[in-house]
Amino acid sequence: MTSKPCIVLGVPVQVGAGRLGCDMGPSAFRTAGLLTELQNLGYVVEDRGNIVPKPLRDLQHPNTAIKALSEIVAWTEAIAEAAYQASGDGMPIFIGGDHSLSAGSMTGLARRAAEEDREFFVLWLDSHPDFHTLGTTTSGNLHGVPMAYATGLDGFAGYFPTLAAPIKPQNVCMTGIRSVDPAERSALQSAGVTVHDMRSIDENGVVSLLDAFLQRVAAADGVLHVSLDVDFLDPVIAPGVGTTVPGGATFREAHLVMEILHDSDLVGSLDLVELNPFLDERGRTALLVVDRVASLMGRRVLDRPTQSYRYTPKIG
Ligand code: B3U
Ligand code: MN
Ligand code: MN
Repeated sequence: MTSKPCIVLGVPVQVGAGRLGCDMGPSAFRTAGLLTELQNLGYVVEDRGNIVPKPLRDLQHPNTAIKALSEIVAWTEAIAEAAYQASGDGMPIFIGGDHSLSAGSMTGLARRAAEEDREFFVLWLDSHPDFHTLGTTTSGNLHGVPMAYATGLDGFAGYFPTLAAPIKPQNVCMTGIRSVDPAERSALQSAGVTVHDMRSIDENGVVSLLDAFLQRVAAADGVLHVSLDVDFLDPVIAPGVGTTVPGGATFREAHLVMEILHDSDLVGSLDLVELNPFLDERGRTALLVVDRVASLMGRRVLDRPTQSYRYTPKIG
């Protein structure tokens, strides 16, 4: 996949989620053996420890439902800076932490891609689109806004950092979606984000959906960020998450997605978010995610070439 070092960045943010516990996520991923798995696959791994948020500023928004705005903005500033730096040094792997961390990771990475004149794509594996603006969120939990912010939707100016390089909504592919609020549904449609819900996965199979997207990334010679929310997975296999939504991706679907992503050779960075070790059962969710990361990074069942999933940029 990459000869670059893996740069692991812990992000113990939890105030973006509706309940406590995600701050223990980075420790749980480390305890579940993420670093040794990567080393065993032959990667040089650099653990940069946990990111620390910038100093708080007092921010008030007219939407009084919003929780912890100042804290999340302070986290976003620090994460975006760390993401920008790390992407110049290797393959950043963000271990969360709730999904609000992607407001920082995606925007820092998109800034780097823009400077390198590369098209930036995101594969969003989640049961939720996290496509609320500060004006539309009713839960007020800011793990519900990162994709709207990173794609430049209105209403973040004056609160969140100014975007160096907004992500094109048409470069975002969401898969596994099965919990969408009405405001998000219309915003996704007008923005032009590709959204594959579970019905679409059942009807088409995850391979053809992913294949179509990866062809586009390759054709643009793009760089791909993968954002994996633990609730993408079915809660029966991944109970360690605050917002379980039934009917999620199976073990086999998740395994297949990760192996295809590896074979594509397109992935430049990764978020692992929403793990809540307080809700987990003997670490099984953390271990399952680490296992899937190993598949993404090249662990194979059999050492067979899977040529059909090699994506080569089109010439001319
Ligand atoms: N869309 C809902 C629910 C939600 C979003 N992300 C998670 N849950 N994990 C909200 O609160 O914005
Ligand atoms: Mn999410
Ligand atoms: Mn989710």
